[in-house]
Amino acid sequence: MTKPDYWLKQNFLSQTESQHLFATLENEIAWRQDTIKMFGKEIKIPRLQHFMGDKGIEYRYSNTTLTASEWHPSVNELRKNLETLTQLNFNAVLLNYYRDGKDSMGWHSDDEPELGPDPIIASISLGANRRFLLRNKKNPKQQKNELLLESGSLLWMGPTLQRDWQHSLPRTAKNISPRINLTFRYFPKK
Ligand SMILES: O=C(O)CCC(=O)C(=O)O
Ligand SMILES: [Mn+2]
Repeated sequence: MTKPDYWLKQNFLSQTESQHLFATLENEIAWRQDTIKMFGKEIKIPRLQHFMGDKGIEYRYSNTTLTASEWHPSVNELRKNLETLTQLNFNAVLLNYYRDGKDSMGWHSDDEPELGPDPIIASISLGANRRFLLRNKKNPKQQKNELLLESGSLLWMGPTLQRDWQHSLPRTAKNISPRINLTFRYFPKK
């Protein structure tokens, strides 16, 4: 049976670092609830987000275009640490803010053409623990892989994960505190 291509490192950031970074980003990022177009209708996404990166990078998905804002110093420092660890370059990051258990992200792959053929994504979680699910595109009935993304964890998504798998962050009826997620990405130069 095929296995999804990822690794998860708990405590990539210490609990003190995670709490500090969470508070900084919660206060200092210009969070927005964007709308996407689905079946011809404008709908608000069930979370807040912000896109940041090198000048001129644009990210188009679901009929929306996000234009990268300037690097926040704390996010830039995190990027540099990730680049040292993985020996890869990341030139943009999508930040998501899940206000409570009702905020979520539906099934998708991050496979937009501007990310290149086999994108590698480094994903940092801060705040509340959330379940992260993976399902195989060809065998959707195969048992889902389930991870728990804890505060301070680093999820490395390998080059075939976006091609062969979809992932989602389901809603929960539990009364939980907010969570911030940062997915560092590389947009190849055109
Ligand atoms: O919040 C998460 O852990 C997942 C975020 C995600 O899949 C994305 O930004 O594409
Ligand atoms: Mn994703």
